Amino acid sequence: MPVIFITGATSGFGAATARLFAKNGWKVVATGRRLERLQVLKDEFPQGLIHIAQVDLTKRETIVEAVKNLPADFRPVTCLFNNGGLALGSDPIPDIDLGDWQTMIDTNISGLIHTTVEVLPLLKEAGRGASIINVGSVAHRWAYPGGNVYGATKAFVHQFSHNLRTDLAGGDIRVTTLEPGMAKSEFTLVRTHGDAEANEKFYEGVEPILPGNIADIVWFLANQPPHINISILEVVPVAQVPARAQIIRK
Ligand code: NDP
Ligand code: 8X3
Repeated sequence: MPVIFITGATSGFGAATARLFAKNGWKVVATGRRLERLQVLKDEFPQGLIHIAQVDLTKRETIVEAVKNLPADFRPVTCLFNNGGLALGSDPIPDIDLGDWQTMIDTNISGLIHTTVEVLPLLKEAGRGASIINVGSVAHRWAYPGGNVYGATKAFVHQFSHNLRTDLAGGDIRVTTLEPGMAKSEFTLVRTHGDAEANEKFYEGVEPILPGNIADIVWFLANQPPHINISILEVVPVAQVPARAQIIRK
């Protein structure tokens, strides 16, 4: 049975992907900090289909432990979905919180690096057909006020994905950077530090991407024929367009 290893499986894209893959008979390694949510997910499916592990992407040792403690029937790993991540704050410089910046760097960059390094041997064991899907964002390319460090962490994900693919050349592992635009999950609630009103307002009058839409795309990516590598996939709601550069008049 194929296995998908998911970071950030407690909410949004990760939770929807875990459910879709489990429904379709894949084994799922579901990770995240909120253990109670992982337990709920696990209990929805027949025993043995979902393995859960409490992982904090900012704490490398929790990633190492999770991989070390994987039961034999959850290895090798066929697909690594490097999805866990967050934005914190959207104020432009200088009204920023350095702690928030550090957390985004520790999670979106260091967490993704450490997970990749730890899971890579298990992907190599799976061999032909294995893949890594890294979640980037349109924010890596489309600048907006307050995008500052968040957008830059996703620029890292974009380039790291290409560099990784180059290093893995000649082997079997595919690497994709999946770059969504505006999606409705818990993302904006987290970004606004729990401001429910700001969260609702952000999505007002727009039909955003939903987590299930991303899960469908991850399914499509993970199930391509083994000689196909989709390197970059940008997905946005119809309502979201890259606007022309702003002219700031004095
Ligand atoms: P959610 O907030 O709904 O989900 C984020 C997930 O990341 C949660 O499961 C959360 O788990 C996990 N996570 C956050 N910090 C950590 C941490 N320190 N350790 C482990 N897990 C962590 O948002 P989305 O589903 O929208 O976000 C998923 C990814 O998609 C992120 O990388 C985000 O940057 C990216 N993205 C989102 C877009 C959007 O508009 N929503 C658009 C483009 C990209 P827990 O809190 O339990 O640890
Ligand atoms: C999140 C997408 O456009 O809100 O990565 O920054 S956006």
